[in-house]
Amino acid sequence: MSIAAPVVLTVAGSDPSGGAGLQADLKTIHQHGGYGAAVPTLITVQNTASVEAVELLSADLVRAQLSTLLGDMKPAAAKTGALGSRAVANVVGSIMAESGFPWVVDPVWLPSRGRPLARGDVVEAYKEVILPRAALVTPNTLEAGLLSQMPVRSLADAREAAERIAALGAGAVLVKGGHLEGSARATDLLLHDGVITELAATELVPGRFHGTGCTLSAAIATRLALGDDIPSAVAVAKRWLTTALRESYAVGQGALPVNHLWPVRDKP
Ligand code: PXL
Repeated sequence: MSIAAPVVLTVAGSDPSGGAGLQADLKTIHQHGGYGAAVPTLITVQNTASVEAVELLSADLVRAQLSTLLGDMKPAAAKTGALGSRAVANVVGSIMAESGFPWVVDPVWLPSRGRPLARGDVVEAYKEVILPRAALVTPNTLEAGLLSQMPVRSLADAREAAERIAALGAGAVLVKGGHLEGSARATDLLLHDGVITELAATELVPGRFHGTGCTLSAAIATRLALGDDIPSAVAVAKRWLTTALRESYAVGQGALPVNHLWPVRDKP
């Protein structure tokens, strides 16, 4: 007997601590009911306390992994995390152009913790070849600022930035609010079908966490693979992430990794 689960592909960096990157994505995809497939783009040397080094894989190696995998499997959805270089972004963008499934794009240029995971020229490649093909892009406020060419400090700024990013061609935009001025409860902004919705977290969980952005985009991609539309995929993923943060526990000496194994509930 076989159990059918939709294939969800992640194209991202490796985080040996298991809080972020590919390792977080695979756990999250599994937890939400998908079959995870994973293409690494870069290797980090890190634990929960610090990122010591980052080494990028070549664009040829990423292309070979993707084309061999996609020659075999048909994902129902995918997400990209850290791509690292313009060359890798170009390869992924051209493969995305030929794929028929939705992609969630988490820029991962300036993670809330750790060091930058992209070279400076990667932003232009995202504007040219990634965003026009993305179903959803999920920048944090710094990344939203780079894409929209304006500082994003308040919810009003985030609204303006989301409109500018949608104009670059992304199907939908989720600006992760984090610590925006005027936002008491980790409010994110979703721009979908021309409508902006403010999504406040059900609670503000205090602490220093690791892997929140990766985990959120992997959960959204899996919900899309299961047939959710973008607003409900985002809502379920955000609600689950908040409880997974509340239930995180110390597996190392540094930041707390998200508890990826926390059960998912469809309804509030
Ligand atoms: O959370 C952002 C992130 C994504 N991907 C990898 C990372 C990190 C943060 O450290 O290491 C591989």
